[in-house]
Amino acid sequence: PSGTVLGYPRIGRRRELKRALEAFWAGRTTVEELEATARDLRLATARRLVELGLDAGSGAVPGSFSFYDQVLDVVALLGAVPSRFGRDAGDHARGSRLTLEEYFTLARGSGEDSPLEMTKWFDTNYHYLVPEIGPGTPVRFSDDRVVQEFAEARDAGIVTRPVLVGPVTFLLLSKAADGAAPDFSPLDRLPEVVAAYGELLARLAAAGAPWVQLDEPALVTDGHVPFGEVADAVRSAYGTLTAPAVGSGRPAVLVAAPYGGLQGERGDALALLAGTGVEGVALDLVRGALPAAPLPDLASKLVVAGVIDGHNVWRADLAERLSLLERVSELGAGAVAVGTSTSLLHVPHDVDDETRLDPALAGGLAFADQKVREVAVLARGLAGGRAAVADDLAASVAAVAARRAAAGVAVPAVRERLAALTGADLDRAPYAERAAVQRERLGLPVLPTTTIGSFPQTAEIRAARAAHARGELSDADYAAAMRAEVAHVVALQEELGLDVLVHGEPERNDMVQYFAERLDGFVATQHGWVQSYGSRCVRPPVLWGDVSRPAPMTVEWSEYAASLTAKPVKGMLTGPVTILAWSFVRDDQPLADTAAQVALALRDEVADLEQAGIGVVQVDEPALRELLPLREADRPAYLDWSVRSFRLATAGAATATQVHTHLCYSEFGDVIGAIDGLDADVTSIEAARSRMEVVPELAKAGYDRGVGPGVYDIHSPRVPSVDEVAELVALAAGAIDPRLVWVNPDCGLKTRRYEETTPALRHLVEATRRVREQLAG
Ligand code: THG
Ligand code: ZN
Repeated sequence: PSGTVLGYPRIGRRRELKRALEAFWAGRTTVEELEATARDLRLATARRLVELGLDAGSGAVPGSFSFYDQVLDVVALLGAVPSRFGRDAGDHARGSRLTLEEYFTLARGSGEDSPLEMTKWFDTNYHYLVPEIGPGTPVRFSDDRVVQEFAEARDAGIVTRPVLVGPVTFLLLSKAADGAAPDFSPLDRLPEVVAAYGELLARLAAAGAPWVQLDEPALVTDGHVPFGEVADAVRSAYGTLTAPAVGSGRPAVLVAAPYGGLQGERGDALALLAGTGVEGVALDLVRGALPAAPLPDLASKLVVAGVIDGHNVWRADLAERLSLLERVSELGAGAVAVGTSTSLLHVPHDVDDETRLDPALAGGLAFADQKVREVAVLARGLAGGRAAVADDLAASVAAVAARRAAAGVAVPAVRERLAALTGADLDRAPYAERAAVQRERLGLPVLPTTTIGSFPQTAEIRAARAAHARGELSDADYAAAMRAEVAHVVALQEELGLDVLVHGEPERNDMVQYFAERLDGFVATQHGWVQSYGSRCVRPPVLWGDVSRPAPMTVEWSEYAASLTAKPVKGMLTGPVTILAWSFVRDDQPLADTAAQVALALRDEVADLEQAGIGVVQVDEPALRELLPLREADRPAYLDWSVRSFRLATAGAATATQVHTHLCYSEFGDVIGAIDGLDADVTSIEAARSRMEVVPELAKAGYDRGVGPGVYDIHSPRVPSVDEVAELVALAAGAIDPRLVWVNPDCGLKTRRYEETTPALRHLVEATRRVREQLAG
């Protein structure tokens, strides 16, 4: 192929797959209807990609469909179902395919059976399901869905390139199954996994597939497995997979390495791949650098040069990208094709669907379909020379220039304010002083209880928001409905006996969308949905200009809640790093500068909350871990600017104002020093599932301020007993100075129902009362 993309959105232009999945799960449609919708979607996608300029006959069109998740698809390919799902061993021994029902049970659980754990896919906002691989987990070729999908497109006249997560990345992302010996590593199962891939490749060749794409993004990261072991796995896997003859025994193999560069400080994975028998390597040349020297081993290989950004939405300067491609041609590869840096899974379908965008901004954007066209233009330019695509190049250069020069991109007042900042703007009074004043002001008991901020988003709240969006509910009626909900949430917390109350956030759809709608420099899309996991999508706002805050964003809600109670009410904000992580961010200045602009807007919001008498303000950073660079060498600089942006947002707070933060996801090891650096008065953190282990870890890292380790797991509908919660509270209070311990759930409650939330919080308050008595005695 001369031009290709590494993958394409699966959810559908109008989220057809989401609707089909949810209808099937609700029992409203049959499995045949779901399969039919999926098939239509796949064929429409393949035809669209050809229409946009990819070659129909050579494997340029990726076959990257999934019903739920591409990592789960490999679990199905291998039949690697954890034993707790009780799959019939006979089914596995016969190598029979998982039914779709079985597949969805792995993703969603059933009854008391918990599903596979979900976690972030590299540094994106996509979540994959974590395979559980033990010494006894069944592994054999079990699913020819990929072959069927290839044949289906072939019969419709389009030769696709099946896309799968590669065997090495699959095992590096897996966790050891419960009960595996401590020295067991999922990589120990590589030979059997590779044998199953080998079987798949043979079948694809028999069906006529010229290429298969195996994604190995683990090779662009510095992970916990030493490079030497990863290198051995790559040599072994790709040695075995490329042993059969191309054509008769297997398709040509393209290994893709999205999300970064292959040449790390610990080792050179590009040289490693070049030394294997694979026919092609796809490089991310947006995040990764061009190799410094030609690689002789590439002489017989195809390099797919990922010069179009698959992870952001800006139109490219095609003249500049073509120059980069010309330099790729000097690397000595056997052939060069044009590609995207990553799958287009992370961007919405089509800018042309956005009828309400300012044309000046729309002209600077490229969603998936625009990016396919960019690839096609570059492929023509690479083959036929610049003159062949002169008009397209000129148009792209003009579009990029227009975007950079647009009104609002550089706002002098914002820049002057940033330039005038000094170190003093990042510092508050010493913690001991703050703690004393806050104790006096808030008068809280030992082990204060609180929640993370959101309360259940009921069907009534959603219906009111939808009616408001359709224009069927007036602004005033919508606001009244939300105020009634706030009053209800405050009354409930009073009744439960919580100590620091929240307003419950009924007025917020998505927390980042909520702030983006209220800040200058952002714009929302109508149809810009991006898959977050399974059928769930987010609509990231576009951060295109300098950021400022025209008016207070949250004050009226917190103020109203505070007017209903004598107890302290906590103001709720989303931090700068999370706002960046969950938006499409301008690429014309360092992220650190953009984060600082968002931080200043939040700093003003904190000041306005204080003015309104709010004495506790929480600034959440659930995505702090998500943006952590994949390479170790890049991490200190990131942690430096991310911590500075949080401090910039919060350090204007008065000594008497208690600043809280909240972090999600339990892998804190890499950011534990940064958590201390945030200098929050109280940090709430996920801990229930790891039995409070994070509490002593934080203390060891030097953190000596308030900490609220979550004492109940909100990701499950289970209501914990008083005994259970009391045990966790006592554990935390025994691990550090009990005067520093707060008691709260793990995370926000917006995805839960009141049937679970109310009893769980009742148990939390009762358990706290018990531990307080023990401490007093
Ligand atoms: N907001 C954003 N990104 C996130 C989260 C978030 N990433 C991490 C985590 N939270 C992802 N979790 C979810 C949970 C639910 C949904 C999406 C991501 C969800 N979405 C609705 C859907 O697909 O039907 C659409 C929501 C809407 O109408 O806005 O349910 O909280 N940015
Ligand atoms: Zn959380």
